[in-house]
Amino acid sequence: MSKPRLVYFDFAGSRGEECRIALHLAGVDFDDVRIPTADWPKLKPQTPFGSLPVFEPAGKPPLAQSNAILVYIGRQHGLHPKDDLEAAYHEALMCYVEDLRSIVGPTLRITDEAQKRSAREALASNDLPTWGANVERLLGESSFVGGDKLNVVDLKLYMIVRWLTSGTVDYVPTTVFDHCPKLQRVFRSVSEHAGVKAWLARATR
Ligand SMILES: N[C@@H](CCC(=O)N[C@@H](CS)C(=O)NCC(=O)O)C(=O)O
Repeated sequence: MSKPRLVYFDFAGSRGEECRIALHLAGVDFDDVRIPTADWPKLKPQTPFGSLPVFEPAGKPPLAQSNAILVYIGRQHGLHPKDDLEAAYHEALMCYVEDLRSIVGPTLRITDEAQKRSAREALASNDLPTWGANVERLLGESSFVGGDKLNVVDLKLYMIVRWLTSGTVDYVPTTVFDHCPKLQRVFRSVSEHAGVKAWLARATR
């Protein structure tokens, strides 16, 4: 029987990378399919919703939407709460990460530098601090969202914080979540997780 496939673009970030890390932590032997940008226009209409990542379970129809993929992997492999309400709290946070990506995403396509600067500065002074403060209020004192154990929600938070504090998003300072110590603790805990470190250290990356 063939392996499950995770199809995404050829870079180690965002929605595809969080699914790859989840699959790695789950111990799933999967094909890490990386689509060259040039091939995307042809592939796009063949995906469920015209976007990536897409997870293809062996012998089953493809599954799109990063949160659906993460929750599926999480449920199958003990990386998502078994309690329905606890799971729903995690899923709410995961949806909130997607909300943020849908606000930041359009600024990536702005080509005029002055317009880009204005949009990003608005993000950095309003949307991002508010987003962080809202997340902060929902976090406890533990290493991860759900206590001492990593779940897929932690990967989702990790990936967005890593991106927005990387200094690579012009006009968004690396300090943008400095007012969120609990969020930073979750970020650190994921960064220091042995399985995550092992994935990030892979020679093929
Ligand atoms: N809500 C979707 C968004 C998917 C999405 O926008 N993916 C981006 C890459 S991170 C994409 O496919 N962009 C190319 C395109 O839309 O043509 C999810 O969470 O998977």
